[in-house]
Amino acid sequence: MLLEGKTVLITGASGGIGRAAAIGCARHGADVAINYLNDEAGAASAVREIEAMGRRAIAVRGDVADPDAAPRFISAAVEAFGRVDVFVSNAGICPFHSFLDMPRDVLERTLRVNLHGAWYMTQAAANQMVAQGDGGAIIAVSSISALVGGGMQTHYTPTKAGVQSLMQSCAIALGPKGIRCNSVLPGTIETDINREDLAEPTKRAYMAGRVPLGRLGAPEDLAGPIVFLASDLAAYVTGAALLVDGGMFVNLQ
Ligand code: NAD
Ligand code: RM4
Repeated sequence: MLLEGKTVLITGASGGIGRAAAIGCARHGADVAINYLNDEAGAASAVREIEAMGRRAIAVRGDVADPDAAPRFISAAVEAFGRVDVFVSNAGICPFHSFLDMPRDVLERTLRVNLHGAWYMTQAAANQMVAQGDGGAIIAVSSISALVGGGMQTHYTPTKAGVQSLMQSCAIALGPKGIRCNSVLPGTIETDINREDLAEPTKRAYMAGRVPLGRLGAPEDLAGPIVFLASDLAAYVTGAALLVDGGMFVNLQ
C-alpha cells in the first residue's frame, strides 16, 4: 500500500497505459481522478473497477490540447477529493505517417496533444500542489522514442523528448517546493495507439525480436514503475527518466 491516502490524477486513462496506471495506483490505496477524451464507457468501467477496490474515483471529460481543460480537471479532482498528491501526464497520440508528405493538421494535433497538453496539465497540477504547500509527485509518460528515432514518427518523437525535458526542467523549478518530477520511457507496449502498426506481422516480429526479455510490453508493465515514482520510496528521485522497455533500447548488438 504505497499510496495509501493519496490522490492521483491521470490524463488519458480510459484505456491503455493510463488505465493500467490508474488501477495500479488504486491497488496501492490511492483515490484516482481520470481524464478521458471520448471513451466514456472505458472511463466508466475504470471508475467501477477502482470503486470495487474500496477507493474513490471520478472521470472527467476533457481534451488535453485545450489549455482550459487543465484547470477544469484539477478543480474537479480537488472538489471530489480535497487535494492533488500525484499527477500523471499520460494522454498521447501517434498517428504513424511518413515525413515528406506529413499533413499539417496531423503534425499540429500531435504537438498540441502530446506536448502542449502535458505542459498545461503539469502547470495546473503543480499550481495546486504549491497551494497545498506539502509537495507532490509528477510523472510524465514519455517514451523510448525520446531517445531513438522513428521514420514514421517524426511528429511524435520530438514530443516525447519534449515531455522528458519538461520533467527535467520542472524538477528544477519545483524541487524547492518539494515536488518531484520524473518520466517513464515505455518501449513498445501493445495498446490502441499501435494496434494497426503492429498488426503487420513482419513489423510485430521485428519489434518483439528486439526485446531481450522476449516479448512486447503490456500496459500493466508500466503500473509498478509509475506507482514507485509516485510513492515515498522515490523520495529522493527527481529529474530522472526510467526506461521500461524490456531492454529494447540497449539491444544494439
Ligand atoms: P492508448 O491509445 O491506449 O492511450 C492513449 C490515451 O490518451 C487514450 O485513452 C486516448 O483517448 C487519450 N487521449 C488521446 N488524445 C487525448 C486528448 N486530446 N485529451 C485527452 N486524452 C487523450 O495508448 P497508450 O499506449 O496507452 O498511450 C499512453 C501514453 O503512452 C502516450 O503518451 C504514448 O505516447 C505513451 N507511450 C506508449 C507506448 C506504446 O508502445 N504503447 C510507448 C511509449 C510511450
Ligand atoms: C512509442 C514507441 C512504440 C510505438 C508507440 C506508438 O513511443 O515508439 O514503439 O509503438 O510509441
